[in-house]
Amino acid sequence: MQKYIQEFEQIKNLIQRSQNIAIISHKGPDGDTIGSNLALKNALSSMGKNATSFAHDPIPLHSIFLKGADEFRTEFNPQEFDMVIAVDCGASYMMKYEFTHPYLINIDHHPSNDFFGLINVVDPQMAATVAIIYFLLEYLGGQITPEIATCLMNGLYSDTGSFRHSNTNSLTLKIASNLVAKGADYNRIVKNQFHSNRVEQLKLWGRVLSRARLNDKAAAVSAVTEKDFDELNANAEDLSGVIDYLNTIPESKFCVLLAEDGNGNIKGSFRTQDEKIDLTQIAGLFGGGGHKKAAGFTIPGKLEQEVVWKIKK
Ligand SMILES: [Mn+2]
Repeated sequence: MQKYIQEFEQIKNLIQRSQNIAIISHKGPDGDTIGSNLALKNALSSMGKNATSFAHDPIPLHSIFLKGADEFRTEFNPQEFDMVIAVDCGASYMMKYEFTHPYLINIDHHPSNDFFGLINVVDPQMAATVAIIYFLLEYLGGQITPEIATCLMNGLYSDTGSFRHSNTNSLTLKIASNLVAKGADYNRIVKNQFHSNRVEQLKLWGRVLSRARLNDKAAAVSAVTEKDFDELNANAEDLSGVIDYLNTIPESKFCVLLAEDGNGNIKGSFRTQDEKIDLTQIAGLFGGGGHKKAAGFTIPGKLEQEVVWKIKK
């Protein structure tokens, strides 16, 4: 992380001058934004700082075992804090809090990031934001305790799809190895993220998989409606993970999962295994963003099944 030495030094100085520090995760939080948030919170607390974690939306079940996950707050007042750190937020709107703060730090790995901070550490080469937090904590010189290592590993495990995605490279595995050496509870992460599906969730996955089809553009497409969620007593969080199965068809160029969100919107998620495809461009056509191999969008509308699934505005 030599290229961020200047930013790390600026962040270090700001932390030294601050007492009350807010850390913000993105809306619809995932294992990376929660792991990044709590790793920082625990590290800053051990440095004697008053660090508070914020997330606008509920913490996903797979990450509630992490140290400090029960202390997230939703009501955010920027004036209470000397500095604010946004983690894994691909754009300022992803924080879901509208505010201005003179000392806003932006730490992220989404290529779509709009550099909304006073200091920005944005590295799309990194598999997860926790990887950047790992280097930052090393730079700050604090101890990476087993609890902090577990938070960081949670983000790596989550954003690499259990070390299956193409962002699983030498550096990713090296960081993972270091985290296990520092006491990260890898087995507990696997159990929580992978072996903890509700029966309602599996039924929802059944509908997604049974509707999968390959269209004439070689895209694997499936969809779920508000009615599906209601009938199965399932929610949007239950969809997490099923898209990795849609993304296993060798002859497909990419896959897309469409889901109604119950508020008159359609959420689209894309994944691809094709090296030549950049999904940020495809998601961008719908006003969305993300990563080259995993991206998404949200637009108003509802789903209607004709012969194929189409978005109807
Ligand atoms: Mn991430």
